Amino acid sequence: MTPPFPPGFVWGVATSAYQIEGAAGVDGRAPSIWDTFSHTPGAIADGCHGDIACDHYHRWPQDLDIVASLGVQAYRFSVSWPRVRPDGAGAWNAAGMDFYERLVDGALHRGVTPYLTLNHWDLPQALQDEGGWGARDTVHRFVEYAQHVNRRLGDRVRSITTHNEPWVMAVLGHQTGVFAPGLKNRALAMQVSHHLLLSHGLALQALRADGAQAELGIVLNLSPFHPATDSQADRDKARLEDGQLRRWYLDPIYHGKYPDDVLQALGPDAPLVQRGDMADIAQPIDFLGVNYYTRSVVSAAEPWDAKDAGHETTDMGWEIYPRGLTELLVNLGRDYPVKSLIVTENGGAFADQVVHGRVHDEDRARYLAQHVAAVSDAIAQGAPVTGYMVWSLLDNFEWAFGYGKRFGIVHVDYATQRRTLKDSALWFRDFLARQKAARP
Ligand code: IFM
Repeated sequence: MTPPFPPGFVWGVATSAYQIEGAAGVDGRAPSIWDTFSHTPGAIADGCHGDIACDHYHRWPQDLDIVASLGVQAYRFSVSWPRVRPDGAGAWNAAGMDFYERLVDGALHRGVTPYLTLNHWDLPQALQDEGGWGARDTVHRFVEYAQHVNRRLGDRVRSITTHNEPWVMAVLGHQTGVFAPGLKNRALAMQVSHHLLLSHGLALQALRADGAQAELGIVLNLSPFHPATDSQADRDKARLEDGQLRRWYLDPIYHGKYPDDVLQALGPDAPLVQRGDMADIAQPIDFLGVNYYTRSVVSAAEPWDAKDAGHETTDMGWEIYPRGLTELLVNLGRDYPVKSLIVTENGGAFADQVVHGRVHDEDRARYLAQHVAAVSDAIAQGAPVTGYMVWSLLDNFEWAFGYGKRFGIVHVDYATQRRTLKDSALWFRDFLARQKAARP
């Protein structure tokens, strides 16, 4: 039985624009890099795209009703940059911004606090055509975008996240090329990571200069790294991979420098850093968002596979390892001067079946219960965790995996757009009701 969480602890559900909104060409929205990529033959597992997705752009009132019915305090969503500034640099699209006004007011009206993310990967294609995140100019366009959104919505959202998972955008988008924009160049990927960090720091400065009321932060995908064996080679590799995923982003933010071991390993692929950049990046953040799904087991010999090793996995093949979340949060609190940690994403894809209008996803409910308990353990060990959000509210477009992988606690029938609360949603709702009842 998980003990009651501290008063003020925030529970939420999370989504992102491209994964649920659909309405790709509606009301002046222009293509993002994910529209282009998902329409590229062979890029997405089932050949699909986000043109319609969950049609959340039109069905948001019903979706917010569901959010409110769960009893969560927070709804984490992202703004689609090409919806509010279609070409990324020119005129603002009033209709696009009006959608987010309705969404934010709709959440507040239902007693749910909005948590806003500016960049959950859907860069306007027009900016990609000018070099995308590899071009320093994009940094300044992002700052303008952040300021515009803050001026319109910053008085009503609790927090503004600059970027969701910069490692994913940089490495999967520009080095391995499995995500948009589908490029394969390590030096470019590292330059992109630097520009993402720089735009984060400059946006924070601009928003604070504008008197931002919302809490400001960034969200990283993180996991603890465990060497597969005790060999020196495995331990060295695990240390380096921790550097590439975690320290590469957190050292600049908290200490104003890139980690030496990672720079050394990059050699000529290290990014070009201009004078003053590191100080610009190292701005105080009000919270660090942590997206956790699994741990990383590192072997110098061959890739470690959880299933082959006989460990329990989700439908993504990711090991179910709740203890890793405790370890991660406790270590973050120990290694960096973090004010507040929010688990901004946690959840699992499972092969759900709809049976007589119900989805008995005990596997997902168990996954969530175990990870919530892991958060409780982390708090007990002193980690400053202030919130937890389930990924995801709805089944949605799971990027290169298409619609085949379902992360939602609410099932979406894509043919009819019918929503069905899975048993995991009912578990979460009942868990939150018990938490509320246990509060003094
Ligand atoms: O669906 C994604 C989300 O967009 C970012 N974090 C990981 C999730 C699951 O893969």
